[in-house]
Amino acid sequence: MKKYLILLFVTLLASNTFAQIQVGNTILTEREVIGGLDVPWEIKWGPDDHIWVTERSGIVSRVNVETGEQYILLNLAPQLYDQYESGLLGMEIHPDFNNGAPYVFMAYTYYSAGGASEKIVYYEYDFDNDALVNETIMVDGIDGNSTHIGCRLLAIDNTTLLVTTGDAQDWMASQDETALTGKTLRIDIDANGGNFGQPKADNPSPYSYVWSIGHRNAQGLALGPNGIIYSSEHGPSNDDELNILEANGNFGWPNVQGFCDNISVDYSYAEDLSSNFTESDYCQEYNVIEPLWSSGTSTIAPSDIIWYDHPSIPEFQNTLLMTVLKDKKLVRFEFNSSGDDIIGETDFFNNEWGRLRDICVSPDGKIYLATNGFNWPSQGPNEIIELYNADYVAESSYNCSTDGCEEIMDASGEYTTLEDCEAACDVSSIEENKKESINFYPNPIAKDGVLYFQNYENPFHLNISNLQGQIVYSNKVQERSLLIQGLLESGIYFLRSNNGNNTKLIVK
Ligand SMILES: [Ca+2]
Ligand SMILES: [Ca+2]
Ligand SMILES: [Ca+2]
Repeated sequence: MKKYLILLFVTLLASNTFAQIQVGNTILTEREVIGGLDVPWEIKWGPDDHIWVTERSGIVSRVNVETGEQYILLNLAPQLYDQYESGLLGMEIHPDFNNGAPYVFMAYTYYSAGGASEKIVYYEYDFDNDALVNETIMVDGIDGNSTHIGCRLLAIDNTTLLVTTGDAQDWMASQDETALTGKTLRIDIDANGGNFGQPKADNPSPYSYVWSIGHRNAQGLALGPNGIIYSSEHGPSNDDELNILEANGNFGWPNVQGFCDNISVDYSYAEDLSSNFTESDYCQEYNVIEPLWSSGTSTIAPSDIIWYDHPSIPEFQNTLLMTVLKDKKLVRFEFNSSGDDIIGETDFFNNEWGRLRDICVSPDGKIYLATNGFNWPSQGPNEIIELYNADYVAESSYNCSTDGCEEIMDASGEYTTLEDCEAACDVSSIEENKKESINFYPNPIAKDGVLYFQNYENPFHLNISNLQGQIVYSNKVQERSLLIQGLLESGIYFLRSNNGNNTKLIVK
């Protein structure tokens, strides 16, 4: 009897925990990281090696990928307008989160005098309490609705945030450059500049967030090789699109649907067209940029996209992966070497987990999918699925550190062989640079003392962290001195300037 129980247990373990799914020649292991979510809308691989999740009903959390434990950081439910497709949507984590800019950006819809509006905000991460605090609004008063409200967020570098907005069912507004709906917005997130949360100074108009126009409801953003920015977009009952975004680009909606080909145009939206002024006429007149790909005469409902570049799943390496809601699948797009032309389109995971809303990838190449059930808008199961190649053995690589060459257990290091690393790694010059990074006196310092910076010339960004690694001070230093009184209690701290190394400070 005991033997059978063990056998049963092993069988259950194998079927529940280690389901497998084939992609070309690679067998992927499938595992549920967490279930029972309420429409997971955004998943991002976080700077703490957890997955950060938004649920449309208002919860922001971190999920431990190994254990499935969920840590709730914020509950926006009381302030949301969340009908049908709306509520808490896209999220992005500041690329300098661990380096003095612990900010998390979000888009959500809320009740306003006009019904529903949408705003783009950021919260600060409170390291002591593991919570998101202090909402700051960046863009407010974007027209809202229960459907067609975007919003995908993507930081393409540490100074630039892109946001896709939907047309909020006012489709003609997508062509109106003064409206914030039906656009890609571009926001300054330079934590060391004076323009945080404002339109980027080099936007088409420096006073406007608008970066590209003529979008219907884009919910996918990905940064590809060579800095190409891809975006996926829902069509009406035809012409979902995949686009390459460009500054000042007009992407056509509502008068142009898919390609400039006069085929299957839905004229109930294309109000500016007539028998004398067709879709292709409009394209010429208004310099409309055609998509790379269209779904043609029907739709599949594309959500997020990601550029996958890890060697652990060769079938996906250097391809664009698109999660699909209505048709419940993942689409792989293969590109030419310059990334501006699609040379292959293949479906995977048909109806395997229902509607696929979002995708993220860990640094070691594991893929995570946010599922949104089998029926629109929100029936379960709503879970996060992990997919990885258990047979993949990472090639080690090397980085040069102050202790010499250190081995990295994947291919992300700067050098592929120890010999290459040692030839290039000059530890003495690194030590020299370290000495130059930040010099101050006195050290130790009294609790009410004044810290002086040697060779102070220009303002610089200073982070002070405690022994637990928590940042207790993060600010731009504009003067040669800094009053410690009221700033730091007795203890040991590490000071770090924007260019690098920790220097120890003792406060008595
Ligand atoms: Ca995502
Ligand atoms: Ca278009
Ligand atoms: Ca067309």
